Amino acid sequence: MAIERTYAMLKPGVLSRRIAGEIITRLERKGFDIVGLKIMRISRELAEIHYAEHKEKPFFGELVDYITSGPVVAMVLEGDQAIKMLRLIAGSTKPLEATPGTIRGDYAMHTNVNIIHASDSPEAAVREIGLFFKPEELLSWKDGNSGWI
Ligand code: FUP
Repeated sequence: MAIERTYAMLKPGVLSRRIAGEIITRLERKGFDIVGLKIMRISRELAEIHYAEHKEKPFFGELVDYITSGPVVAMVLEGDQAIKMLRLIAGSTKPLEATPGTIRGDYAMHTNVNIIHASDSPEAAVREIGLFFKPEELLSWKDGNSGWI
């Protein structure tokens, strides 16, 4: 087993649509352990750091406007190969390419409002967890189900 932590974020609009619970339920059912969870309003400064790799892209301004436009649900998920697993469950960036059954495939129509963020590498996971959570906000725990999931 390769237990990893990854950063997941339900983007603005998810709370407004009242589907946060459904999406979190899917993540729990899959087998991720939620080791950090909070709602927050992201500052422009934090958004620009988080999405720094896209600074030169034409959609950068809109991306920052969107991610700061309402509350997000920030999570740290733990599990065996959690980083790749969450990317799989989240689905492709473009909802038209996201397979039905994935979160983006089931809940999103447009790339610019594609519902969920998921760290794309071990380096990104460490960086993003550190950006959004203080160490004392993370809590490891055991549910006794490890042999079943
Ligand atoms: P992902 O890792 O799947 O979130 O995708 P990217 O890092 O490539 O993109 C980050 C965010 O930029 C996406 F979630 C949505 C937004 N985006 C656009 O709005 N337009 C694009 O053409 C590509 C990405």
